[in-house]
Amino acid sequence: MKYLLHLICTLLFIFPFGVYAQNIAEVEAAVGYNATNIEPRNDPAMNKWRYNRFGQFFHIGLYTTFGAEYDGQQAKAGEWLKSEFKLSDEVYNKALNEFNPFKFNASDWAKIDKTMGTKYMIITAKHHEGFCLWPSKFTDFTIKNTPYKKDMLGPLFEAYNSYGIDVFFYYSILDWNHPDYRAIISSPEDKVAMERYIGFVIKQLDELLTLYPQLTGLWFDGQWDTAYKSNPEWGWKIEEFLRKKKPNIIINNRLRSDVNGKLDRDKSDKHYGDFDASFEQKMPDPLTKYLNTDWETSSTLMNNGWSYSKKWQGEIKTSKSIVENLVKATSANGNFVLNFAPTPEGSISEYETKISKEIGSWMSKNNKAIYGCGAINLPKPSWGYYTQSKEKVYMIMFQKPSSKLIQLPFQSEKIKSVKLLNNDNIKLSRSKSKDGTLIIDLTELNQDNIANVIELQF
Ligand code: FHN
Repeated sequence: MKYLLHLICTLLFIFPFGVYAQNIAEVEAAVGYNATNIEPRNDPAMNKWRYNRFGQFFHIGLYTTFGAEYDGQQAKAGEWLKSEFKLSDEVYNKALNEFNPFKFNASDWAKIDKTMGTKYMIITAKHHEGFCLWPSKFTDFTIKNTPYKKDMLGPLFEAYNSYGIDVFFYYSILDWNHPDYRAIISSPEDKVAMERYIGFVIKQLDELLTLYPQLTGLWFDGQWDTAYKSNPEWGWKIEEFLRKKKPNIIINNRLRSDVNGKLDRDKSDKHYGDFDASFEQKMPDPLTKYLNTDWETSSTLMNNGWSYSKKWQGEIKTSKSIVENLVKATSANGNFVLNFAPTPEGSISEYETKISKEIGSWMSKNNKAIYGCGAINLPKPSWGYYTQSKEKVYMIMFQKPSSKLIQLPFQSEKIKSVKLLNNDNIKLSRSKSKDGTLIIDLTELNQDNIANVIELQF
């Protein structure tokens, strides 16, 4: 009965407006709050997101000032410090008087990304703590009320867009500061408070899209608390607002839930929003599981959290391992995003700067195997990965095969040229096997400290 009532209400709610659900597929989606992108988007904005393949994440907020430590204890994740140590607003919000990224220079950050080869950048405009990196007029919990005072978001557009790098904002639904936010609904008053909070969220998103019209998209997070995910109409309403306000906006799948509170993907395993951003520190398993949908994996450089930490813990990733993850994602039609954690002064750490140069050096010679590339219908080779663009296949070799000759599953007469991307002077001789397939002689190949890329032109 509840479902039937919901169906009738949905049809009554949607048809009069007729704005968001233009056809029966969308009505069905609305009924169950299911995914609305029945097919991957094929518009210029989304095609550019696919072309980009490589993104940068920045986590910076009041949490940065603590350096992932409090009262001599190390936090598991710096940006979760308030929650982990159960700090009161009174104690935590003293950080407002500490926040002063006086070395922040948007052009410096953009140059690092231009060097590294990223094509889009995501910054935590508002993380779970609720602190805003822009002077929002809907709350006092903003950068305006810190020693730094200035908006950090606006300067990023001129700097990044000048290099052709798109800007996304990370926005957390979860908000530990806002008085109306509820993790659970225990009373009618809680529901009323959360309805007010959703109104606040829509006002802030309207403010962000109005202040920063060059924004490419929104990277939502923190949609997992029971109160929010059990009321899927809220995420539906926010997404409906955004798509009316900015029709070509790109939104990840972490804004919504369905009638059963299911996150990320609906009951038909279709992701909400325009791409699946649920792969944090991991990739689809098996890797080829989501070849036909848009997905993105994001990764930290170290294990303890996404924000600045005085002491890094666990494995610290190398430029080789990061490039391999970028290539691996590209080989399965996914994007790869690398997180940096700016310092309390607003600068990029020495290790992150070093990594960006090493990755950038490899990308400057081999980015043709990444940008605009995707999967090929072949099993993964032992020496690395294949990627392909229109009429080219790239062999990305992280391990040089032991044999000097390598036989490939392509008919030799179809291959117009064989070229080593990082060294025009090395000519790779080729021959044909009995079954007509291509053989390449790797004798001349010196193993690159990250990976050699051989381009096959069809
Ligand atoms: O809780 C957040 C976490 O702090 C970080 O922002 C990551 C990266 O997006 N997302 C959530 C964890 O899934």
